Amino acid sequence: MALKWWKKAVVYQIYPLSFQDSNGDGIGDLKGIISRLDYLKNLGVDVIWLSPVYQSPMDDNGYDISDYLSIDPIFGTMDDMKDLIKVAHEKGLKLIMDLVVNHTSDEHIWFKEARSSQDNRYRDYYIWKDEPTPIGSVFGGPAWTYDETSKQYYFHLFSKRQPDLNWKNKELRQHIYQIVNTWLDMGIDGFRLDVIDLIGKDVDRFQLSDGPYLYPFLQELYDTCFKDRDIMTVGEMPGLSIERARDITEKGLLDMVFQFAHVGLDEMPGQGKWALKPLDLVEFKKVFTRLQHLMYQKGWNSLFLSNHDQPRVVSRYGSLEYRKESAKMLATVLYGMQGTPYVYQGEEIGMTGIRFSSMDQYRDIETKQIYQILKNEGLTEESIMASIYAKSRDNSRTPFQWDQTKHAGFTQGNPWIDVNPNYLEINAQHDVQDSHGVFQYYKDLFALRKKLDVFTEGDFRLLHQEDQELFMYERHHEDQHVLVIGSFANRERNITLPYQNMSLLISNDHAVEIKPEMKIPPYFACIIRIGG
Ligand code: TEU
Ligand code: CA
Repeated sequence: MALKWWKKAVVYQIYPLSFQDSNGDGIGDLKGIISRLDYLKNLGVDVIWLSPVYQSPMDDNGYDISDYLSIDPIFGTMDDMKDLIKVAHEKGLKLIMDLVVNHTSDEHIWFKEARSSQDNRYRDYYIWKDEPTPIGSVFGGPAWTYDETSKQYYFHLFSKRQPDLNWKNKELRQHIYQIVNTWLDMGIDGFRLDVIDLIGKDVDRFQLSDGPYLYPFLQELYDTCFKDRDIMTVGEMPGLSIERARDITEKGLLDMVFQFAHVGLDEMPGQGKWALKPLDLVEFKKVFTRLQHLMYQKGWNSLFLSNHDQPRVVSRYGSLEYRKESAKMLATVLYGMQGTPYVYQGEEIGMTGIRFSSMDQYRDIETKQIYQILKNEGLTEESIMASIYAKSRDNSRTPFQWDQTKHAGFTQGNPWIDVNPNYLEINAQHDVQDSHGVFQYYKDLFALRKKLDVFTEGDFRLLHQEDQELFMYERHHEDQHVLVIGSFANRERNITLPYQNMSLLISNDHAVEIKPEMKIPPYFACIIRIGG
């Protein structure tokens, strides 16, 4: 069977608020994105994943939608959106949209109607109770808020301005499917489905992620919207086990899943993202090994370490001292595996996280809420800020750093969130021209992936499993045999390669000679072909 196009594709996530402003209001927009499509083509991108640009009060930066079928004026018009789809396709780029249907904004007409009275026809589009139950919001605090008008509590797993939809309501589901098909008929190439693991929830039985109705609703969504189209779907499923992720992709209900088994490895188990713990690389390698083995010749993996919710990968897992080397190393070990690569804007030039000097500079609702919650719990300012510096979503939401001009070329106006001051040193203009830049390395790595089938079709064998610094694995497919090496060490160290006929495919330090006994520099990375 011919390989599905999205198995070979490189996906690039654009967070529109922070990508490129075109009209000087300090906010990224659709025209700005159109002006940068050649940059993405140059990198070797095949698909753009566009975070939400629908009408929204921006309580959660667009993940709170008040009208699924209109574009928020801050991003432009529906004509701009159609223009983006058209120009992207002309340039050979596909475009998938972010579908946020676990919840709406509280400004959506359905919720405005629903909260107006208990017998309103839209009441059952949402989840109401006379008394709250002990369920917490992902952003901290309770998941129930009392509505004074209609005298009941409504359910929201995220902010109180993001009421959860009641997917058990068939009319609601049909309404969602109409919206999905409207966008697909407009020519987009698929969706990233936001927290889609939650749509099967049974709140009364406290079954939230991977709930009892998940499969039936995914099947109905697939049959009604996706089945007869040559599109790509990726479901964000934070609460799903690897086994269930494989099952869903093997059944084809979704083409692939954002699985979170590796995301929480630098947090204290069960205590959430703000309770920090150093990454245990052995654990990290075990999780990826399980993902690779479980999905091999069955489901399909998404390969990501960065996105608009996660800290910048070079700050989280790499090194600021060895920024470029570690950025390339992380890309090598991640994108050398089987799966579809997902690059988050700025990852390809080694952008770093941010430490704002004042809480007033933070914009993310999750960050602002947790600051207050931890303060009320009596934590010291120092420990709270250590958690926020490490894990705030604003780390990945500072404006894209295009060049050394004011505000890094992102805007001629005042940016909605401050630009990272390191833009003078870290920016696309500088990095793209650097033959040893991160951009060029990403470009070479993606070209290599497309050249050799072993990266898409091959098996996976982890080496040196207990080594705390080395992520090394083999991939085999027919006559292709490659070895992927990444050092997480900030020091020089020795490695032994028990192979004879080795040829270098890519490396982040060409001064290092490839031989059976090697001394490798900090954050060294390479991919070697074995047997020619
Ligand atoms: O994120 C869901 C999710 O897993 C987040 O709760 C994430 O783990 C958390 O923000 C990390 O701190 C999706 C979107 O990607 C996120 O931006 C939205 O805020 C959220 O859903 C609600 O739509
Ligand atoms: Ca703008």
